[in-house]
Amino acid sequence: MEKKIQKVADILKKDDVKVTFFVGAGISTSCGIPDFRSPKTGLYSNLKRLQLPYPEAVFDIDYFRRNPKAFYTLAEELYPGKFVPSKFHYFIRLCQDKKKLKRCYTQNIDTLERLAGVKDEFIVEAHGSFAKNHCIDCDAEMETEELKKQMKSKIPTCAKCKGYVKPDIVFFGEALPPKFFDRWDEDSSSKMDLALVAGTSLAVYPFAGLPAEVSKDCTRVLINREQCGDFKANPRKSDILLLESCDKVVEQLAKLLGWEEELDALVEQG
Ligand code: CNA
Repeated sequence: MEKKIQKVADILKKDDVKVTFFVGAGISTSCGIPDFRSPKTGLYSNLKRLQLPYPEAVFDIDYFRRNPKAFYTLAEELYPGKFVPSKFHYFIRLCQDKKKLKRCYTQNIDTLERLAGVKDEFIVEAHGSFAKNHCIDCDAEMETEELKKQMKSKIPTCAKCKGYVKPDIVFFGEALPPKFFDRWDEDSSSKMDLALVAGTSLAVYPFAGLPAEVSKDCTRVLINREQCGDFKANPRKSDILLLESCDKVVEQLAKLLGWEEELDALVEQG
């Protein structure tokens, strides 16, 4: 494992090399936020209490129209503000500080990349976030403070048309934000040196398709508990597989880069 992490460090150390992150729920499990698909601990194994017909229904727009309660029960538990970033999130921030960050594509809705200090220009929240909220019928915006207030006693409802309001996180059946496609067009057609995919089962498209689109001269790294997606279906000779905990890997990577103290300082400052 150490040899493989050294390879990643060697690439990152080179002048002008930048890293593009593609991350998912697994980078936030150590913060106390369950992912979707980990056996036993994942949300999908623990959704019985919401009495869903199938696990994905909790994030399905058609199901939400008929039964918004399941989503709001979960949203109450996962709402940003209750969690702090992991070592991995701070590693992304450190790459930014070191001028080594090209972009961070995230499927997460927990906004922990922002909380760790990664700037908006680098973040692509492919599945949206809790930052804004809109009515699912007339699209009127609701301020977050109002949404939070209503969440305490009822399903947030539009003042204009009485439709249900939901945070702008992308549900199954909804389009991804235009920023996702625009940035990917830009990034995939320019130089990409290192693609670091972490904490994702690569099961949700179109996001899951990105690693397959990375050019052949770019080194792909997978930091995950399991081998998945294009790393499994179409492995490349140059792929680096680090099937370990995300935090552990970046801890070692930071050490090899000589960034250990700075990373620890960021984590401590919180
Ligand atoms: P997933 O399908 O649950 O996959 C998570 C992956 O991470 C799995 O392969 C795990 O083995 C792996 N994993 C879990 N913990 C660790 C760890 N500590 N170190 C290394 N690997 C780990 O989640 P995806 O992100 O792939 O699925 C996409 C969905 C999940 C998106 O639509 C998200 O919005 C949604 N989601 C987000 C959050 C969040 O914002 N934190 C939480 C739960 C689900």
